[in-house]
Amino acid sequence: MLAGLDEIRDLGADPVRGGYSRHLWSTAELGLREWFVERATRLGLGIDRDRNGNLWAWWGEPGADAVVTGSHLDSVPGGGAYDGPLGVVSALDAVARLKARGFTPHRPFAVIVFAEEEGSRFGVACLGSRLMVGSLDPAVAGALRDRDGVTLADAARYAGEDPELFGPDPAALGRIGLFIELHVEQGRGLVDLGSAVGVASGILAHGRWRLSFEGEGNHAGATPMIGRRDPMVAAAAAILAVREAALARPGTRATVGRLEAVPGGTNVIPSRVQLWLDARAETDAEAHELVATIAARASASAFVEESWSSSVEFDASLRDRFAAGLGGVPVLSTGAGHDAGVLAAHVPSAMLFVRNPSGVSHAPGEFAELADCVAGTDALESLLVSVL
Ligand code: HGY
Ligand code: MN
Ligand code: MN
Ligand code: MN
Repeated sequence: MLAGLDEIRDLGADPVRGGYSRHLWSTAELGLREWFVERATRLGLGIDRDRNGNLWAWWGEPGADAVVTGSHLDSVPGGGAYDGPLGVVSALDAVARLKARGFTPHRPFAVIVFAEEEGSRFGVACLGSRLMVGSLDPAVAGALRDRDGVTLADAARYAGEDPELFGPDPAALGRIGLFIELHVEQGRGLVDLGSAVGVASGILAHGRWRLSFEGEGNHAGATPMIGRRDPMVAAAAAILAVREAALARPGTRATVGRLEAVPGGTNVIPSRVQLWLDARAETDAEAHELVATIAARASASAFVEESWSSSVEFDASLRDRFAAGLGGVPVLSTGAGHDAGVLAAHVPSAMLFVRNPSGVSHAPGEFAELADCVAGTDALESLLVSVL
């Protein structure tokens, strides 16, 4: 049980940041893909790579109206051990248990690993699921660049994928009759409710924007303070405006987690500063109003939307049926985006959450007790039996 988390424990461990840095098609993430293929094959599942870098492991023949469960293996920089992998490991453990007890699915069933869910390498979250459902232009995706300037298309080629195939995949999407994603909770909802497992009700609206600030690069020592055009100062004011705007709007969240100065020398007044805004709210309208306020206050020379995800309400009948079927576990929303949120607009989807005593995620402190992870797999297994 959960041996898979131990098996991958050293893949992508980040000695500088702590936690894990497992980015799309990096050595670590390719190693995780190999682990998944080996583990799924050992379980007798058939591997299929779709046109958008997502990995599928089928129990029997692929077919229509399939039940699909899984999550992602990539991480944020310095991320936790559970965000993503817990859903994949639990899915494979559920398959192992079902096979061990001689269970036979009565409809097609697959475990899936989505590509670039965090968007940590190329900037767009849920890349693999967005391409699949057709909500991301493949030409735009192919041109996305990582921090080293490598395009997604080139990175795909290096990884043995064909970027010419990127794009809507109605065949793959059309096979999914029901998608269930198990995920470690990112917050303390289940801790406060005293439950090991919960079912998701919805996901906040969320998006990412890049703000650029232009200035006049110059020497840090030879340039008087008066008369400088230092873009770092404008960026700092914008970051404070981000915090003020979110604090003034209950339920909204706004974060600047990434900032880059050009040229980035300690003794150089930058010529340009870029920062990335992550903004979230309960409704699309509130999120757009939050961002409009920030845009009005930040004297950015460019304010570019890089990705947007509307708020998600999971299928209420499915959600309530699953919560009841699990003995009346709590139903709660989440501020974190997921592939299940992308799919929910296209196919019946549900999420299972596993308690995280720390409440922390996207950081090394992310944690889940083994007993709660087992309870999560128990819940997933019983849901699968109820729909397969
Ligand atoms: O950013 C998110 O909410 C998700 O963890 N990718
Ligand atoms: Mn995440
Ligand atoms: Mn995740
Ligand atoms: Mn997810």
